[in-house]
Amino acid sequence: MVIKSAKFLKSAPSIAEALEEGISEVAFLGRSNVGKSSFINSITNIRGLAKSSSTPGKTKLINFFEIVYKSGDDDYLARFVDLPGFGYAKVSKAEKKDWERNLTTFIESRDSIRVFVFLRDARHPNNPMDRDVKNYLESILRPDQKIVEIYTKADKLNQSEKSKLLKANPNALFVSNLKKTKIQYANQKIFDALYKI
Ligand SMILES: Nc1nc2c(ncn2[C@@H]2O[C@H](COP(=O)(O)OP(=O)(O)O)[C@@H](O)[C@H]2O)c(=O)[nH]1
Ligand SMILES: [Mg+2]
Repeated sequence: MVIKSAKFLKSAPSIAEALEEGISEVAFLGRSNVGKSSFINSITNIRGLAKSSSTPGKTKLINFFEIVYKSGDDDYLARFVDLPGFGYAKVSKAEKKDWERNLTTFIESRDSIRVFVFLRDARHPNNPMDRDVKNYLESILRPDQKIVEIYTKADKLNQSEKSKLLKANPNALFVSNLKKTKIQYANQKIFDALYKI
């Protein structure tokens, strides 16, 4: 499998402005700064496709991308949906609450979402907010949906930290956007989750 093409479609500032449903979607979520945009750029192999920003919590838009996978002789059309980072947003509490309600409404009502790619920082595997998000996802998961959990920034761990983490989470995927390790492996896992129900 390869991603044959990927292009930006739209930034929706609110759910009302989201694209029409109908095409299978992979939704990416995780805390701000976890490496979500970088990961989308890594797997599509297009630098700058998803805007990577050094200001945590700045993106409050739902970004849609059109993806064409090629596997064997067949092409598969899909969409990536880059969701705004949970938590962290540098906005007022009221605004934050409003956004999170918006986001959960979107996540729960969007039939097209078939895969949740949940990204977390390999350096902080026990982050309480991530645990909450994972519990939340598991609680709303439909039978036609899957979660693919990916730990980013694996390059920041030393060998003993890595083996400890792997022992605790044998199925976890550890990637590095910086060193491009396990990127194609993770890409394939997402594709499998999307099409091999
Ligand atoms: N060392 C390292 N840094 C990364 C990795 N992935 C992303 N970053 C850095 O982390 C910061 C946030 O990345 P970004 O993709 O914008 O995160 P997002 O907010 O989740 O979309 C940027 O400075 C990236 O260069 C990684 O795998 N390893
Ligand atoms: Mg981002």
